[in-house]
Amino acid sequence: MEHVNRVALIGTGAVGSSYAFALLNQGVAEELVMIDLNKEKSEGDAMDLNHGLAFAPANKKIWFGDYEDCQSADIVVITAGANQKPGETRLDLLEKNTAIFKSIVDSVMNSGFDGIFIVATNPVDILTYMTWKFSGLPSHRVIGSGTILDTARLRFQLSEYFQLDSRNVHAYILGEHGDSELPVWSHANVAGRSVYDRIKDHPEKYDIKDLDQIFEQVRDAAYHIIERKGATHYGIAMGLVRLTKAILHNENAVLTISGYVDGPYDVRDLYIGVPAIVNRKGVHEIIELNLTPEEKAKFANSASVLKETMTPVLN
Ligand code: 6V0
Repeated sequence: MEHVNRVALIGTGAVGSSYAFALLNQGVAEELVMIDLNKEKSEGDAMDLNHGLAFAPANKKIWFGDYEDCQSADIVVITAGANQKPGETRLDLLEKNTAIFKSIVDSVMNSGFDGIFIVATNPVDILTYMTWKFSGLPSHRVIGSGTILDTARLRFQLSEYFQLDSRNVHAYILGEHGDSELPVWSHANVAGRSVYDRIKDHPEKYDIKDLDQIFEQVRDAAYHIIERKGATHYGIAMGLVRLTKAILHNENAVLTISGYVDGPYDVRDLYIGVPAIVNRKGVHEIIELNLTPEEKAKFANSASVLKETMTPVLN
């Protein structure tokens, strides 16, 4: 019998329902089961999405379900939990969401699930670590969204600055998905030129000092959006679909995800945003970039911010 790809989505709030909508529109996975504490909401979402099937690129079975439906899921995506309130940092959310995750991950594992977890709930790096610990699955099958969104935001900002399609901008944000993240300018390139060379090519238009401001816009984007509309959800939802597709289609795609790092970047026993090769098995390889001394110091700082934040919760 042909394999049918099933995604189980836990948490159908702003991020979860946007993910479901993007998954449907892009024709990814044949089955989508939606689970939430708020059963009415996920039931309503499933009904609403089913009414779009006549306009979708491919058929899909969508329903509102329960943890037992995770048993044969290929991927469980977790977007459940409390979200960031205005002025609150992602790390403030940790204790609240760790307790929620313990119960969710236990329920998923009790179903007999043996697939890949994708985690988006914040603070995402630490909650991905918790998911790995609570699930007992091998680390390559537990993946956080990490800096996938931050990297997309950087590519957008650079595309505006250089007036280029963001798909032709190659640049990474690494580290914590949060305030201590860093841009890797030493490996950023646009239109086949390093960002530094592109700036030098056109001193009348560009200035290297502008890069600081571009990064600040990326780093603080969530705060700016939350001030205006209370939550960010479309960008991350599309990032999660990108990751889902990379797994289900066995793409060997290079994405900046939160992966388990134990050695590379001089980091031990931590989930943190790094470029990784993603395929049907999950994280196939963590890619260690050759960072400049300044970038290395920033990465080390970001890793220690995460370590310090998670230590009290682990003990
Ligand atoms: P939301 O709209 O409040 O949705 C959260 C959903 O989780 C609600 O529907 C709740 O009912 C549900 N929920 C809460 N507890 C449980 C539980 N125990 N079991 C099942 N369902 C539960 O939040 P929103 O969708 O805006 O955000 C979700 C998470 O995504 C937050 O932690 C955000 O901070 C995080 N984001 C992560 C991003 C990233 O780049 N990784 C980006 C944006 C938001």
